[in-house]
Amino acid sequence: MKLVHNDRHGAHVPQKEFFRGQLVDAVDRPQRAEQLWAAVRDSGVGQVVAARDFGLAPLARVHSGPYLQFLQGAHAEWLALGGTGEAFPAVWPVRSLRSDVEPKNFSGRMGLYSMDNGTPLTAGAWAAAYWGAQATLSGLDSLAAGKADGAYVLTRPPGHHAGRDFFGGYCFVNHAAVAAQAALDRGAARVAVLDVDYHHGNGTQAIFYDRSDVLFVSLHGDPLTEYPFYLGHADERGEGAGLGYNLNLPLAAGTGNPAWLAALEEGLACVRSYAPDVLVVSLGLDTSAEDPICSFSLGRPEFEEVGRRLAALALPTLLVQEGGYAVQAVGAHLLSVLRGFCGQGRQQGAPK
Ligand code: OKP
Ligand code: ZN
Repeated sequence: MKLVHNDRHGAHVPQKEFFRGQLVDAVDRPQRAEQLWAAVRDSGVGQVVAARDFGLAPLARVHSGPYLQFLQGAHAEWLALGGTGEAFPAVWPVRSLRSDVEPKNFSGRMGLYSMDNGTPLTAGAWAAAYWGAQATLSGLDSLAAGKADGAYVLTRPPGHHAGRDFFGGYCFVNHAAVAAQAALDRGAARVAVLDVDYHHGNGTQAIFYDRSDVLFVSLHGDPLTEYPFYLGHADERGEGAGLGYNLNLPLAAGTGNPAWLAALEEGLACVRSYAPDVLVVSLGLDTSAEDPICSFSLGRPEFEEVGRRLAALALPTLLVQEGGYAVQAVGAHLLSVLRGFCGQGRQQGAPK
């Protein structure tokens, strides 16, 4: 398989995020990505491919123009206003307020273009997210069309919470959505996005909700108790032409591995029957037992099994990094997935 690295991820260095009313150390630190890359780069599991620049146009296929415009200039505006360090939103246009008029005020626009205050907008957020998308497009480009093949893209920050016109959940540009749309634009008729991150991929779901050319399947912590709280329920099946092309498999916090693997099987069956030309996987590793902010318990046998089952679909498959915050463990978990995918798993037999 091919391996692609976003070597500009380090431009984004969030310091703090809000948790229970306090500013605590940010969770999406550069060290995550350094550990992930160190684990796979020289592991022999794949060949490194350099990222190329495909420009803004592929991002503009899934994000609004005004949002992309805002993101590019936001931190400079913040500094010009006398802000220091990273910027956080403070006010949002929730129910009964208007989101169709863009305020001139910076704080007004921060709220219009965001979903939470847990996502610091740093000086390098745009560069890191832009190059994450370029790395993802490069990975897509490296895939052999129409046959079993794989590419892994190390993006950071993650992307699946970012919507058409908002950031949040540590995400600014939705790399998986950019890739899915680019695959269609390059000739695919149908693309499936399978999201195995602990958190529901609300941005990806919403971007493709009324379309049948992108199937979105997600297994995740139940939004009744888990972030992002306001999307990801089982009754969200798509709308209009997209009805039937969205499948959510919410699992209670603390769900054990057998039930998680059973949900994965259900999601894979849905992908199989859709028969996509390309599969994009939002590969969160925050489902691991070691993750500091999540509550599933996956370990090496399960991560290898994820890789094996994805490979068994025998599709052109783009694995896009999402979450995974156990800095000391994520590298090994990623390697387990990729080894499973390549048939190099060390664990004998399927996990119970
Ligand atoms: C991103 B990805 C706000 C805390 C919010 C957000 C978690 C985002 C996870 N005070 N935490 O899906 O791994
Ligand atoms: Zn996550």
